[in-house]
Amino acid sequence: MHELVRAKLARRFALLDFEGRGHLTRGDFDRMAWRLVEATGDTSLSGRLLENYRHGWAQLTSALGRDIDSTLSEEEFARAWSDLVGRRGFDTVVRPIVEAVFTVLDANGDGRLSGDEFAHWLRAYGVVGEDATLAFGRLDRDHDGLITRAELLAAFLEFFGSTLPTAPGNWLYGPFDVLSPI
Ligand SMILES: [Ca+2]
Ligand SMILES: [Ca+2]
Repeated sequence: MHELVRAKLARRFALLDFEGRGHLTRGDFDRMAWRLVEATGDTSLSGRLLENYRHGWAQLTSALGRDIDSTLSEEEFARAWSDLVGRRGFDTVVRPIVEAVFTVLDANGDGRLSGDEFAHWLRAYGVVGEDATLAFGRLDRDHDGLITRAELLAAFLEFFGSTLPTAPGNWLYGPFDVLSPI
């Protein structure tokens, strides 16, 4: 696996491993869903989000032939993810995640994410203030002040797949140390 992709998966792992225990459980995925519910302030989304995150966890554990009650180390998490993508294809795995995330974040349903709407995503991951502004600026590729579905999909595809340090999508979960500052 390319070093940059590995570093991004490590970042993803660390964001999910809230308590810094060095492994993930199904509870960590449930908690991520709840953090998004809290960030958006819309509890009507909780069922749908929990279902999405539980499905994600089940896919990852089953990629390693495990059941949902197992734990995943950082190395196992990266391996499960690349197995899943390798078997089902990047677009097949990532597009439904993007659709679900977009629908949850698009509070006014106009098909675009404003800075405020997207801030809920970043806040759920603890990214706020200037970091959130910087991340939004990268992901809004055409700089029209809104993130479209296509821009969000591009961000996910690049975060999980691009080997370019300057890829805007690397900022999907905010800035972190291996990213190019430019
Ligand atoms: Ca919107
Ligand atoms: Ca845009």
